[in-house]
Amino acid sequence: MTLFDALEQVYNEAQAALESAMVSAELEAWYAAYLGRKGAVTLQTRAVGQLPKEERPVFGQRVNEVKQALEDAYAARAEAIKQAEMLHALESGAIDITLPGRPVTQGHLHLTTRTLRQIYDIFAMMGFEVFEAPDVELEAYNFDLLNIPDYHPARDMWDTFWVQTPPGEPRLLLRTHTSPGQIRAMRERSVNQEPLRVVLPGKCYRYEQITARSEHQFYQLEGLAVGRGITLTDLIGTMHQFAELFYGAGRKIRVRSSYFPFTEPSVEVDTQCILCGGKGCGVCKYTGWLEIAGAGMVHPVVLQNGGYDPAEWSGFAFGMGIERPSMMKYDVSDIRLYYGNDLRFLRQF
Ligand code: FA5
Repeated sequence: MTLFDALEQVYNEAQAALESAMVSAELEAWYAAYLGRKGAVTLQTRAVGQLPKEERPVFGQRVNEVKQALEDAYAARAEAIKQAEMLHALESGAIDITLPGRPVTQGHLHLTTRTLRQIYDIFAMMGFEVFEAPDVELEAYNFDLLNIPDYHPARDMWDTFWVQTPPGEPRLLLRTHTSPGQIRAMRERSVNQEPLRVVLPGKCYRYEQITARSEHQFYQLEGLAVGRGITLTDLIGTMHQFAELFYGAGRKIRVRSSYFPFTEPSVEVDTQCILCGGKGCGVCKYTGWLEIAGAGMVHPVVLQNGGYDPAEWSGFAFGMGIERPSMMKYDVSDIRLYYGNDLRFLRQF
């Protein structure tokens, strides 16, 4: 067989083989077998040296024609296979739009956060702005500047978690109540001798026994109004207004006298227990009432520590829990549920 015949034979073979290549892998194997470095057509070009000189150009031209024709056929086949494979992938991965969808689980705000936001809204309506103060507080702000010096027996009202500080450094603690924020807010505003009306929300910490009504961590919201001519009736009116807006019309609160070193006079605000309808239960200690806030007129010493002259300025302050009023509104009988992270509880709100 002449080289020319051999070339034509390889050409025919290659065309037939290309027709039967169905997938990319077969196509690549075909390319290597015919047009690759050691492919049958490539080897034909190297055989040109065996021909007499005069036949070489004709042979060379034919080899080039065959190579070009096969390259074109290869490209066309590759495109066809690519399209077929894409179509197959689309068909096999097709989404069945008739299947029912997977439900999207959606979280929601914690009951404490919801209660806090409702309470912010109520006090915002009454003209109070939110003021933030730190959780880790200086002893001076938590106690001394609130008229509770080191030796004062009233310090026993707040069992304290102390933060270790080097000897000689000011002592730090986890705030036991939000009242230290009173000093911070007053010192900021008294610079320009402006009146102020703020609420200070925050976590408080007490080294206390945990029960159905008491946690060792809980939220409080401090309220503070300082101005000229503010009286106790403003405080009582504010508490009534709060109760009406938070619980709805008709919910009773009562104000009874109490003692706090930083207010004079001091009161405590109770709300009727909804868990027992006022009849008495474990949560309200069988009184029918649950204490929700301590309050009073800001003590002159505290006003002075805040930068206001008590001869000219007066003010009221209150510190209310968040979980306890929330328990009364949403009929929750145990404060520990607020910190238990039990989804069966949380999902109800
Ligand atoms: C105080 O903390 C005062 N700082 C309140 C105050 C502020 C008085 C401004 C005068 C002027 P008391 O310890 O009573 O007071 O706490 C206030 C409220 O925080 C309570 O009425 C209650 O609602 C909530 N509370 C107190 N201790 C706990 C606790 N262990 N768990 C849950 N809530 C608590």
